[in-house]
Amino acid sequence: MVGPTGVGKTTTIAKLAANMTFLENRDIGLITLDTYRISAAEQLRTFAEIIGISISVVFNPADLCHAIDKFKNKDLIFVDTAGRSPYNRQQMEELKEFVQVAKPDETILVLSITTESSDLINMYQEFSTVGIDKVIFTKLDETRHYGPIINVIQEINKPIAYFTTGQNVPDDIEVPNSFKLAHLLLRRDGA
Ligand SMILES: Nc1nc2c(ncn2[C@@H]2O[C@H](COP(=O)(O)OP(=O)(O)O)[C@@H](O)[C@H]2O)c(=O)[nH]1
Ligand SMILES: [Mg+2]
Repeated sequence: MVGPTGVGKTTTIAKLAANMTFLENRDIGLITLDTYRISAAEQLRTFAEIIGISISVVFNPADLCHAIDKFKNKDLIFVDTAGRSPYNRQQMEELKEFVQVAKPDETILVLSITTESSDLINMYQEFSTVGIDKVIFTKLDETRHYGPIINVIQEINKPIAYFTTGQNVPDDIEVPNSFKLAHLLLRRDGA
């Protein structure tokens, strides 16, 4: 999971890891590269302890290789990254290096829908230098304007993996569905 700061990358990984562990009985490994902010790695470590799954905190690309190797028998490995400003070239280069080493099956861009459409599209364009397969839109509960979802998808033409709809782990996450999306866009009740 990659994306700008504070959009909900770590919370979304915690939701997915908990649901896949408890509902699908899958063996999950977590890796965090977020050693940038004080206590950021602790946030994911706490979720990992609650769920009862393994976590590795990684400081450089070489360590990332070892961490992935250590988890090679897991069903799925989530890699959490530090929030990056899309316009900070050095941060984006660092991220690219990690992604190249990890060779992930999927690189998912996490975006908050409370951001303006043109900023979302610019963010996608900057992050696309690391290679983006899918997007997740977070914080659908914090707005009543869902048009940006359509604006962005029409422009970037990538699948939406999930929507997140609140802070509660693990409940506030949904698999997108075109009927529900149409309902969100057309709702007339003002709620
Ligand atoms: N309202 C709302 N808050 C969210 C959602 N997802 C995450 N958050 C909150 O956003 C804040 C930042 O989340 P975090 O996962 O640390 O973001 P990160 O910096 O991208 O890893 C926290 O307060 C989360 O509880 C969501 O879907 N809705
Ligand atoms: Mg985080």
